[in-house]
Amino acid sequence: MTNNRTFTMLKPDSIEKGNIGPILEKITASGFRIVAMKLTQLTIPDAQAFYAVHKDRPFFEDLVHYMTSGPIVAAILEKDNAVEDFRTLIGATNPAEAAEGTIRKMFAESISQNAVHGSDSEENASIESAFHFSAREMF
Ligand code: IDP
Ligand code: MG
Repeated sequence: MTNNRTFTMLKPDSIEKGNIGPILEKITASGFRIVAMKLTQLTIPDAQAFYAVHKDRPFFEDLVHYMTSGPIVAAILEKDNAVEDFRTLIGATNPAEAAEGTIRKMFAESISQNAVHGSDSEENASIESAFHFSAREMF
């Protein structure tokens, strides 16, 4: 993985509210190419492993419960400067603090149910992509 790819998940609230189409439209209209994508559901061990960095945070149990509560869409996205540009596109973790026009401002309802995930570094983009996709799915 080079600096032109990032990893995203459309979280369960986005699928529940029928926002897969509008969010993907916003992502592709912002210049990202979808390299790999799947509709799937995390198990509790999956979510615990994916978010292991947050295991000591007070919201960890709620986060795992929420992320396993329904289907998600996992995807790898490609664009120049993908990691940073995607974090800008999604906006702040708390939608109340997210800038106008960002995905979280438009589609998220709370700091916990915040519509989308975006990798925070190239290294994590690579690790998170490999968590969800095999090497031959990441062509
Ligand atoms: P990020 O998704 O913007 O990178 P992180 O700090 O990595 O934010 O947190 C991971 C996820 O954990 C968030 O997207 C959100 O779903 C949840 N989360 C983060 N902070 C809080 C909080 O203070 N209360 C409840 N849930 C939170
Ligand atoms: Mg994060």
